[in-house]
Amino acid sequence: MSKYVVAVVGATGVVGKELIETLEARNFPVKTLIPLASARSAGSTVSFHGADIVVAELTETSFEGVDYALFSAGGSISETFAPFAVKSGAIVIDNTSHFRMHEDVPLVVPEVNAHALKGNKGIIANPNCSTAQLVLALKPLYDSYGIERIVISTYQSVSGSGKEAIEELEAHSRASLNGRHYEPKVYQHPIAFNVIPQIDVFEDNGYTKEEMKMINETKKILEDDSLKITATTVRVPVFIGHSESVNVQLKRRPESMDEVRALLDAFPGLSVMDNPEKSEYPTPRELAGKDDTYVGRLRYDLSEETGIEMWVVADNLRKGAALNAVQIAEALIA
Ligand code: L14
Repeated sequence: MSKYVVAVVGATGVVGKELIETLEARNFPVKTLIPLASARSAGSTVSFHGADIVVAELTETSFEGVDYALFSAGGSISETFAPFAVKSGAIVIDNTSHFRMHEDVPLVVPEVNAHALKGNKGIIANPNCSTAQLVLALKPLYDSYGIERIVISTYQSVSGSGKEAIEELEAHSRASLNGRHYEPKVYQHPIAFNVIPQIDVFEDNGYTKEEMKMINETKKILEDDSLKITATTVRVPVFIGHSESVNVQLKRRPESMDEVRALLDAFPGLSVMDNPEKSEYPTPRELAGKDDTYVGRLRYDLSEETGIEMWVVADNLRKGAALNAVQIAEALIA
């Protein structure tokens, strides 16, 4: 079996660490791991298959001999350094939003559109965390019934915004319980014991960038520009795991909801967890650390003949980020 030189850009970040753990856990054929980070984090070590590997500073020449470069250090780092990686002959799998909507960059969730990897020009984009779990749940519905319109509300954990946000939720929760004041640093509003209907910045149309990412990326991955989608994305005081309330207006009414459950459960990467009588449904806290995307609360939309409602939960650091990126690399070498 061939083995590969794999660079991880942003190796000391939350997603970077998860990338390295995922490469190890899935036994990705790594010959050499090259953890890269800013000068500030260079010199620290990461552990990989029992060895401590020193993190090197990311530079224009970091990618000589690299086969796969997994980027998760922010859009501007990808913008600046991905071209150097490609020039060195590496394939870039980028976890930031920077290249996702570029026409010649495939945006891939392997279970949904692995075929789009063909003809890539050296850069492949990993979708937004909320989009990845959404398209997994939508794809079998789209293929079996057709989709007319989708209305989504998200409940997104803080880990997507990095270490400082995880610390902010913890410190702020402690401060609140102890009656102390805490001044938010990462978020625009208090995150402890609160919900914040803003993720990323606002655009002129009143939507946030996160909402527009979900809308545009879903159309690109399902390859249907005519899909009608609207979204509200909300930050909640959860450490890991994004949840989504998804209303889907199908083109054809399913015979039964059991038929829908069977269809979703059979799809790779999806698990149905839906026993209302036992209060069984997915929750983010209980599913953090799992690879699958979980679907529950399946029911007909009482207001719409062809509509259904569902609740979709996934670990945003896994399927929403690191796992999907490593699955893309696996699909490329397969
Ligand atoms: O598009 O939780 O990858 O703030 C990265 C940050 C998604 C939102 C992306 C967050 C964003 C995420």
